[in-house]
Amino acid sequence: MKIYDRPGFPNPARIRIVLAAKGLDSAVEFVPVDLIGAEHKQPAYLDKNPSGVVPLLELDDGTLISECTAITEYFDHLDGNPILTGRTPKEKAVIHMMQRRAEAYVTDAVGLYFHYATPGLGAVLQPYKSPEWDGRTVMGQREGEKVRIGMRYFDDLLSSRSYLAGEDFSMADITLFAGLMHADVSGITVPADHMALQAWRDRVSQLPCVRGRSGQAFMPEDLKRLGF
Ligand SMILES: N[C@@H](CCC(=O)N[C@@H](CS)C(=O)NCC(=O)O)C(=O)O
Repeated sequence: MKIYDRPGFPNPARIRIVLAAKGLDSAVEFVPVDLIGAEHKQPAYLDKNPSGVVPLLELDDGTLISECTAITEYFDHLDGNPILTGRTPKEKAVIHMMQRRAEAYVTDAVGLYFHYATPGLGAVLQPYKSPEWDGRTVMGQREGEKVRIGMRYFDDLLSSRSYLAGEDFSMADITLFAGLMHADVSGITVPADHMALQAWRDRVSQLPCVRGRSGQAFMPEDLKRLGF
């Protein structure tokens, strides 16, 4: 199996946490994709994933699977013991609901903020995002506001439960955790008074599948090259 990604980036980090949680780190070969050079927007990559994003899983029979949720479902079910995506219909439904909220309220919104309200990944990728970009698009700013509202929502939610979908760590937590990593780099930090969210983040960062990986958020040399 191959995973096309870029180590340290938030969505790739989601899958690297999943692989660690499932003990599958050494089962995949990682193929680096040059996001800053817009390799993921060129025909060779778009043929594999028309969405033009990473990560992308390629199975040994050539099947291509994009979207972190789909890739997570695949890995989680390989051993017949789904620990991240739910075992019962109710668990699955709640995890998917919270995962989607994490994505919509924070992780995807941070991605849009990053690409449309900051210099993002730089000049080469810019034409694929917003040709008229001036670093302050109204749409980008709105996404940033959405992230702040999302952080408040999750802070409130986590004041009465340990993890997003209840008392067990799940795919939903991985999504939010990666989103907050990206928020840090993009300049939207979790407010100090969001204590439940901060406590959850500390708890998640201590889990064996996450520990050591949170520091991989974005490769420093990439960011330095972009002037962060
Ligand atoms: N919904 C996608 C999101 C993937 C995504 O946005 N990946 C980022 C890397 S963290 C990417 O490829 N960005 C490049 C771009 O937007 O041009 C998923 O779940 O896999």
